[in-house]
Amino acid sequence: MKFNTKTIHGGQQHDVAYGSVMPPIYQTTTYAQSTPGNHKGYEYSRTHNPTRHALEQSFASLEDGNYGLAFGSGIAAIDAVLKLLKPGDEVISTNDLYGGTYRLFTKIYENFGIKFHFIGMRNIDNIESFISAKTKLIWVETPTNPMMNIIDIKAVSDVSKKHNLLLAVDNTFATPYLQQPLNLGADIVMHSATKYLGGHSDVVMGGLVVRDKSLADRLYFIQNASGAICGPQDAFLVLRGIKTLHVRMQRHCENGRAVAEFLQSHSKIKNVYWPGFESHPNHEIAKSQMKDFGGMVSFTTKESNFDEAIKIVENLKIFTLAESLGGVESLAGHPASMTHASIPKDEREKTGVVDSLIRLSVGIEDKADLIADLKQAIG
Ligand code: P1T
Repeated sequence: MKFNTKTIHGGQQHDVAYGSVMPPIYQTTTYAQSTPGNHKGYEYSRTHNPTRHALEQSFASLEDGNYGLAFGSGIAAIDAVLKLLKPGDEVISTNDLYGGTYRLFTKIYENFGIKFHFIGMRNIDNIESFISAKTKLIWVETPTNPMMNIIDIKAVSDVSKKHNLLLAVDNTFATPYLQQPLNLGADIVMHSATKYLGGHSDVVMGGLVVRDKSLADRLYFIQNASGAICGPQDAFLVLRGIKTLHVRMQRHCENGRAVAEFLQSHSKIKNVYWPGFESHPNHEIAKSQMKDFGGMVSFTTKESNFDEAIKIVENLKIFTLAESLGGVESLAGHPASMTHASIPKDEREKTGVVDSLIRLSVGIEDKADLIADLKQAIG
């Protein structure tokens, strides 16, 4: 089945009771048993729920995996991956990543004796120098949030396989429409389904997809034992969102390109971070591992100061100043004071998250309106 068909049908079956085309929302905590242990496959909704199951099958299908898991948020999905580890284990992570992921790693899991190395992964040799007998997991975000760095998933997976490590890729920015990390050698794909998969800024949700049965069993155990599952109503909404993922992504990519090119040509703009430019340091890798370049664009102004950036985001009228990304509507954010405020200033500035950086989630409105809005806001 091709990807554009999978978004609609992947892993889905018509409801057995009445043939409903969309999966029913099984708003139930528990399921009748005729004798103890004799049930129809469902016992208790933390463990399994048919609506969540339909979504998990869809996640697995989209990522070309065998097993999908849905969680109450993207962070809950990351949390489940980290619970595979033990005190003393070490993780090598990209140094430019969502602030909440960094916060989970450093403020929660460091307290449990797990050590994190945050490193630049554009140069693959850099990774090997941090690997020791204690290393268990490599955590990659690509494109990174918010600097739009591209990490070569296949090259990192060669390293992780050589050293028998797990490789997890946060595929939130790209979505499986643009890139499928399992096909490039990753062991775990993670999503904040809050973003493009849900697509309508109305659900907070996370997902994981794997191929290996024993890894899936360990993650299902954690999902049930720790309990950070999503509800059936939210599972339904994300399933509905996924049905238009491919169509929305085409427009996000088209509009993202138009916005990036407009900003690049503007006399007041200093740097535009978007992997579609030939001048992007990893453009060739982006071209080979992604189908297109996505709808996320970050930029700085020549004024290069906090006040100028704040003035621009406040002036915007169609772009809404808000956290999050990946919905049909365009959003603008100021990472230093919003999504990445939990990263110490000196740490974030090392990776380029300076006070003048603005991040855009380019939506699927008419691109002429988006460009006109940016034009009036930048002045
Ligand atoms: O918000 P939540 O669904 O828990 O997902 C966390 C998360 C994980 N990974 C990436 C790459 C993300 O961007 C996020 C959430 N990001 C934002 C809310 C944001 O505005 O960047």
